[in-house]
Amino acid sequence: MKRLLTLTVAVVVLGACGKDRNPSGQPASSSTQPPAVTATTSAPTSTAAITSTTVACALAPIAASANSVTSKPGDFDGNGAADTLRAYQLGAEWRLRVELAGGGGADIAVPGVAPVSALKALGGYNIDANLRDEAFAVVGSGASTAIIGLWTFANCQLTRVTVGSQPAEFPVGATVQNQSGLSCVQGTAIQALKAQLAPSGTMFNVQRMVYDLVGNTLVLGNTPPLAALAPGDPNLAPYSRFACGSLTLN
Ligand SMILES: [Ca+2]
Ligand SMILES: [Ca+2]
Repeated sequence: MKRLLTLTVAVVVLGACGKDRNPSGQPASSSTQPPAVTATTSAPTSTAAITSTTVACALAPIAASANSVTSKPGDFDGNGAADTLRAYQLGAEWRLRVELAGGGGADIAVPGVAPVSALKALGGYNIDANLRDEAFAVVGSGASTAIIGLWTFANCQLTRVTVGSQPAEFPVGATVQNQSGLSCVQGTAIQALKAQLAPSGTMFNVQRMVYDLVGNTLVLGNTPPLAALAPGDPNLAPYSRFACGSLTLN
């Protein structure tokens, strides 16, 4: 009797095993299980670091014989680090150079500076939508005015900004009869301001010309109509000032 019970248990066990096996003899569960899905949610590799606009711009050191050197800061390559704008005279030639904080820069001749005048660095101020400051410098002066020119710095080059085909020159100053100012408008434009004493001698006729910088050219945009301001009116003050950020004529 005991032997019969043992055989019965053995048959039951064999039968139970057979129900879970496929014809190949492998456990059914191993062939019907869906392929494992492994997590592929690793961080995307497209979050490249923000690259600087700084490029290698070869620049020789300033000549040891340079005279009348003036220097002012600006961020001419737009990388957030202060660069240096330097104006200087080499022999009879006036030159302007940008020296980038990370090394290199650009250096060009500035023709047309009057013999009694001097080229003088004013520094950088960004007047358009890109990140790079434009370079401002005094290119001439009279008894009561300074004449301001500006340059763009891009692709390792300083380029004189023009109005039409002529280098842009903006007088700033005042005489009894005439006033001239230059203002930068919230980093988006530049405006030339003119005021002329009317024949009556009691009012100044004022004019404002607004330019947008397109590439290396200033394009005349909005020009409000002539207006009149009395001498001493505080609104007249910008008409004889240079007002572009923290830049000063001194
Ligand atoms: Ca810089
Ligand atoms: Ca700019």
